[in-house]
Amino acid sequence: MRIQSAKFIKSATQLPDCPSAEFPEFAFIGRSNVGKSSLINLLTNKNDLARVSKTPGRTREINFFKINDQWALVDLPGYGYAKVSQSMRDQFNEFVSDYILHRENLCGTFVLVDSRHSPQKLDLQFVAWLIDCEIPFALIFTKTDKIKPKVVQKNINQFKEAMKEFSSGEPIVFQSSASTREGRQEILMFIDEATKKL
Ligand SMILES: Nc1nc2c(ncn2[C@@H]2O[C@H](COP(=O)(O)OP(=O)(O)OP(=O)(O)O)[C@@H](O)[C@H]2O)c(=O)[nH]1
Ligand SMILES: [Mg+2]
Repeated sequence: MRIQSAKFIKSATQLPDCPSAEFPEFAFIGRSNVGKSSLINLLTNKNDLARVSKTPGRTREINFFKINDQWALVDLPGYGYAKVSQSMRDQFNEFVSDYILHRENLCGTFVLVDSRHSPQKLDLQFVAWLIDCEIPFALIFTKTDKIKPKVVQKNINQFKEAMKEFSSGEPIVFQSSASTREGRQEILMFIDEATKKL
């Protein structure tokens, strides 16, 4: 798929503020600092569409981007950032779960996981919650440029193994790197296929 245009539409902090639900939407979620915004920039070939930050917890609202005037990418706030207050965390969680459960045009959810680490409880809990709610998703293991491919593979296998505790199916898995651009074509192809199925 060719990206002809990628535009910021708006930010929202509650479901009623989201833009009209006329386009199929694909959302990116994962821990703070996992690389959600960087991945959106990689997919759209723009360096500064989504704000990338060395400070975790930067994206505190849901940001919507319209692509090719046909579909939208959504940058969700990162979960698991300890430095925000509990009440603020509850607010994020409520908004994010509200969005995931009730957004009628949400067509695909990508859960980003840092490929450098062995399975983390928070990521597994989030994936278990999606499965419980019957929300289809794909996993994207990010920052693969930072470690050896063998370790990436080991961590992916361990994650899948850990998922067997609560799921019988095989997850859809991508690998990505904002540095080597790994995964860009595969993820765009997946989105393309998903929009064609509508
Ligand atoms: N080497 C490398 N660095 C990456 C990659 N993706 C993201 N980073 C770096 O990781 C940091 C966090 O990236 P972001 O894209 O801002 O992460 P985020 O998930 O949007 O973070 P929050 O919005 O805070 O939740 C930045 O310093 C990025 O440059 C990658 O694939 N490879
Ligand atoms: Mg971000």
